[in-house]
Amino acid sequence: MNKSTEQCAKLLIIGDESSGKSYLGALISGSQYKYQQTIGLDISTLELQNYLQCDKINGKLISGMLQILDTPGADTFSYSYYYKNTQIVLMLFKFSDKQSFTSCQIYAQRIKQCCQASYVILIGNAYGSSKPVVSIDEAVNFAQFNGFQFFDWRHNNFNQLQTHIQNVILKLIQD
Ligand SMILES: Nc1nc2c(ncn2[C@@H]2O[C@H](COP(=O)(O)OP(=O)(O)OP(=O)(O)O)[C@@H](O)[C@H]2O)c(=O)[nH]1
Ligand SMILES: [Mg+2]
Repeated sequence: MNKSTEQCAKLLIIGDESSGKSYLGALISGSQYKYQQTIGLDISTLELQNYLQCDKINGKLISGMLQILDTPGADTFSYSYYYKNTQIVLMLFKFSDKQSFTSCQIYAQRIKQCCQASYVILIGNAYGSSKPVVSIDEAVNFAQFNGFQFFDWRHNNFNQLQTHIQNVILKLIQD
């Protein structure tokens, strides 16, 4: 990313149906989450300064926007067009849903073909009481193999995840 004061970061949230994309998107944007299957693309925009809770980086003023694109799991592969120019991808799966993890292989291919994002964070989600069928080792290996980061979100600690995403964006806008 260039060193001008005007920066922009594009963050894409992908994953199968009910993997928790909109729930996470609402937490990131600070908006109210209401359960509803996503149809079409849900876009929200935040001031980077507000999201990062800082106004300067390396003495330079931060003055751009963070754009968050929440995709619909039901029709997700029709949305590869929107992967273009994405710098950060949050790829969700549920530990209790093997298919949601298997689909990540296809998402990984699409990312390579369509956007070559600088940062991909594979996020393992585990809300509800269903038994896990994907192991941490499988998830970590898959992430390493593809050059992704892995975030274990089983304990639903949003503050830790938020800090992780903020740090990734800070790195991105310093580059
Ligand atoms: N407690 C808790 N509930 C969650 C979490 N993630 C998702 N849910 C619940 O899971 C259901 C589906 O979550 P969504 O975030 O809407 O799923 P999605 O991935 O956006 O699904 P699509 O829009 O159909 O692709 C809702 O009932 C949420 O309340 C989570 O991390 N914690
Ligand atoms: Mg949704």
